[in-house]
Amino acid sequence: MAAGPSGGGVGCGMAGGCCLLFSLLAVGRAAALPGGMLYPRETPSRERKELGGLWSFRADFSPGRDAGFVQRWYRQPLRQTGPVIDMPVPASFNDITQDPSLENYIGWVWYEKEVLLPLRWLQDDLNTRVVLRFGSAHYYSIVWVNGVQVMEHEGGHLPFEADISSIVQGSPGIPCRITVALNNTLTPHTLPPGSIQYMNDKTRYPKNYFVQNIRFDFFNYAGIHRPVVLYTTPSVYIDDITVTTTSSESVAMVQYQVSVVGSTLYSLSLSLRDQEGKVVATGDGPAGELKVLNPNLWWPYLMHKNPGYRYCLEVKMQAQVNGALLEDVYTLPVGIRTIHVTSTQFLINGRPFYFHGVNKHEDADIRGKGLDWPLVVKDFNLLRWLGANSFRTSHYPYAEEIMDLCDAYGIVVIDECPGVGIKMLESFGNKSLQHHLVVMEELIRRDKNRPSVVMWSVANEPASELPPAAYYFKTVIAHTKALDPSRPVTFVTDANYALDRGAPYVDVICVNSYFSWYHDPGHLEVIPLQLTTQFENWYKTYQKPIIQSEYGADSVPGLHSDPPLMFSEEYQKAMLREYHSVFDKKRKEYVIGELIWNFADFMTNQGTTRVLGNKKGIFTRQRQPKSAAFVLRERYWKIANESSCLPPIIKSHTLFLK
Ligand code: GCB
Repeated sequence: MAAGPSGGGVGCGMAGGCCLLFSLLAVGRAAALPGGMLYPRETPSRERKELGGLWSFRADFSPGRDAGFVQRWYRQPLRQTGPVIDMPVPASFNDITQDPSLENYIGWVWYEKEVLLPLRWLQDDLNTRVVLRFGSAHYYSIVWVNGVQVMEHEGGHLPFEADISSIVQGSPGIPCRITVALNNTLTPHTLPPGSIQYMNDKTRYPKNYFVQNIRFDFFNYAGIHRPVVLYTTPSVYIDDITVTTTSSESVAMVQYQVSVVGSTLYSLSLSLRDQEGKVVATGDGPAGELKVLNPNLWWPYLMHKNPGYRYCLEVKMQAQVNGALLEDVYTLPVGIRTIHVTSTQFLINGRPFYFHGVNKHEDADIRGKGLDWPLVVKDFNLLRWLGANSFRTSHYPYAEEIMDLCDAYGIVVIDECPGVGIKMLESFGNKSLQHHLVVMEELIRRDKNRPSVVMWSVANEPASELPPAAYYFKTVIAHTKALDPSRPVTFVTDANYALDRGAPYVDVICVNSYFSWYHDPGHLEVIPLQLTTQFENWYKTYQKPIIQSEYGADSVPGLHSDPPLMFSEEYQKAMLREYHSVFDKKRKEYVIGELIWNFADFMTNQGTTRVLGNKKGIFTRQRQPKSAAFVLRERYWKIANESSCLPPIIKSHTLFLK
């Protein structure tokens, strides 16, 4: 692991504003996380303490953004270093105050929380392991506990954790101080990439003026976005579990692998329970297969009257340590389902699956990208109201809590990594590639056991026509398949079918197009011809199934126009209908899905084409339906009801709730 900024790397020593390149560049890259990344669950052997709520916060406004490292703010309570404010966690910090300089802040910010740990965690001669875990923080994080650096992590959207037992166990009864330095600077080699541009024309910009350029269309919210927890395990513990499933009508096999850390002398026993709590299979040892007779398969929403069926796999580990018996228990929800891709179909449990769904964002007023339970549950209610059976995690991995609900409700997911806006030539070099491979490892480690995840997406709209894109995507996709041979892999393209250099390596073609919007704006009549040509060109070239992974039009809610003009609700509806008529022809052949852009309006950078953000939502940012939502709802329920495998019981709009 590279030295932290405190190791002397602050500032690049170049003249003027270049010193503002912050410490991030001196920090280097955090290594891939070793071991597993099981979600912290409470079990008979594990406790969990939530650290959400108010944290102390201070943005480093010093000219080099480096005062925090020079003055070692982590060595003392943050309030003693200067003025602090209250900051909610989880939340983005950008929209919390009235201060525009915080909204658009780039550089290091500091968070701090003091926590009192239960005495029982600290009093048993190190047989309890205490772990500090962040669901995600955007973007580069360095964490100290009581002034000692415990971890460093590059990248938002994915969890990271550290064993802090040795630091906290020496001081029972004294609150432990958790300090986090977080930097939201994006470089050509981060995911997503970005760049800092210094404006050196002194006649137009103040001294040291710079902007962060990004090539993606959502606001670059930053902060501690997901839950921070402390959890315990015994000192010998279950570190990772990997489960894959195969099945026929009457028998399913659940293959498992369990890794244990802390001792080589341990025993493992496993039992698989159904939803009534009945044990349906048992096993032992670190690897094996469980046989389930007459399995309840995991079915997508609207494909079965009981979608999202999950068994509960209980893994129990016992080890003798210094004469004491240690026991660790972890419970993992397991959905049994299979996936196959043919040249024209996507099969779940052997049945054709048509993606009728949405693209989303983690985005809302005030909290930005912070996890918010009311919003999460509202979104799932809206998805099911809409009759949507799927979404893509555009354009980064979503919170584990969201993914849990996808598993539970049967919402099918195309799980996308933060490879969005890869446009610069230098972002296709080896440094970027190596980081992309690490991010895929972290994503797969986190989500590999989720039945809802049916495909990995390694990028969105990269410059895949550039020559280095061929090697780049060949490598990223091969790596992803090597890590997880059980799922197809794709990336989402808007390149010309004849020029795209990554498409040869994907299993499913995912293509975005905005006919009558970015191309031929206002000309709805060109859609049938252009969309038909798009599909035929791609299919002729690759003979792979195709998903329309984005299409849409902005509409300002309440703006009406007949005949339909751009930005009115009528135009958005009319555009949908033109697309749908082509989908209906091509889904009889090889089109296997349609994902609207976007589920809800969302914030972007300011610009001449964005009116307080992107307005392509079929719901407003506050989750109220625009007219287009009703068009889509009618359509999705119709498609679901037509599906031959749909049992009669759910042929109704009213049965969408479990
Ligand atoms: C796209 C991008 C998405 C944008 C959308 C738009 O192709 O993938 O991130 O928000 O278009 O509305 O421009």
